[in-house]
Amino acid sequence: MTGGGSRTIREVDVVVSAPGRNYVTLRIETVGGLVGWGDATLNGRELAVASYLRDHLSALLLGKDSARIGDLWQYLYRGPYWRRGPVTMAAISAVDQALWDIQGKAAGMPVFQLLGGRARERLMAYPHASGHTVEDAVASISTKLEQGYAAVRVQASVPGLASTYGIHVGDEAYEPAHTDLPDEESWSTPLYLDFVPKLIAAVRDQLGYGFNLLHDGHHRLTPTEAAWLGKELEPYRMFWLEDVTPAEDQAAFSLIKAHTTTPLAVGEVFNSIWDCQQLITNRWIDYIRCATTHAGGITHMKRILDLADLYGVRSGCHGPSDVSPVGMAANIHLGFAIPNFGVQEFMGYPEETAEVFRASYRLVEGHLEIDEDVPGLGVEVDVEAAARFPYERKYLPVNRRLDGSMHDW
Ligand code: KDG
Ligand code: MG
Repeated sequence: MTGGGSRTIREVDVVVSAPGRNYVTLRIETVGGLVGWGDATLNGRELAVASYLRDHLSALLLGKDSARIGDLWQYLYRGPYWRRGPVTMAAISAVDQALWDIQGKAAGMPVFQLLGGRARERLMAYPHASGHTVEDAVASISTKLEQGYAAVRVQASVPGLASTYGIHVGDEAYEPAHTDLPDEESWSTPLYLDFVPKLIAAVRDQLGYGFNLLHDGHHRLTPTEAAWLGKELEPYRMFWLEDVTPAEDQAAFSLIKAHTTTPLAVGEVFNSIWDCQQLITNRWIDYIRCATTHAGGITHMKRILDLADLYGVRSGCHGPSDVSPVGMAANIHLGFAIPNFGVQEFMGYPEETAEVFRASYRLVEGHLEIDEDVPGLGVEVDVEAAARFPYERKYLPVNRRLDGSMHDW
């Protein structure tokens, strides 16, 4: 399926840089000079995806017709025989995003127009609020509400544990991968389960019910523990409870769902529709969290979100700082076009990130807005600026129980 015309792919480059944190960005250029960008960032395993793109995919892409997005997706997915997995799918995702970017630029239209057009005026975004104490966490939510957010995720330090997932360090915003070897965090299920209902009760008690409240369990409970927590939180009308059990066990959610009406969200570590098929078709979840950067790009995410819509499951795309502004833009374009948008996570970025990524989407009073007249995904990448921020090895933490044994992080 070679090209021949101006849409033929003539150059494929991978930009690895660390403007505030590590990003892997794919650049595809056509014979006619159109440039598309894709996000291939896989936090803590960045160079594996960079190599997959450079050493295995670029030769397959050169000379191909960039307009045949669906066929190229199938070629890269079915072609290697070894399907799925986070490295392969992050690489395919980046190619797919870059091709949609080019498609939009060739048409002179933003990608959301190609996906069916605008379905809403703006996207509700949610940021991270956190605190070392319940009081700090409540104050942190208040600040976000003052900024206009209608939805906020809350995490707070669990008393008795040396460290807790999702809490900012000093004045620095929370950043999951921050050490050149994995940090060791500590975990106790009894301490966590004792604390979280108190945290959520205090938040509702002090700030009321006039905003959407989210909490991330980060894959640490058993199905029974998760069901118990969901029931405990029912009076506080959460928007969602996220990642309560390790995500690979889809059937675990049948037990949790049978016991609680607290809405459940999962999927940020998924990389294909097969990871969510049972969850969606059995209505075991309420929100699907896959990110365009990790679950096969716009082409595959559209299929996941369309399947989800059939079963009343809404989107809640993963949007941490480790999804680059290019991947964030891809999430946002989908969010504007699909009927079943739920919420878009928007954790924010280190300051330096904006020196490399010039994004045209805007965060206005806690909601994401997008222009009609910027073609493609609307993010340009300054390669010279990227060179000023060389890659630095960074790992996510690991988690140990109080007896020293490994737990899920
Ligand atoms: O790379 C890991 C982070 O993206 C993850 O820990 C963030 O759980 C997360 C979230 O909900 O944003
Ligand atoms: Mg999460």
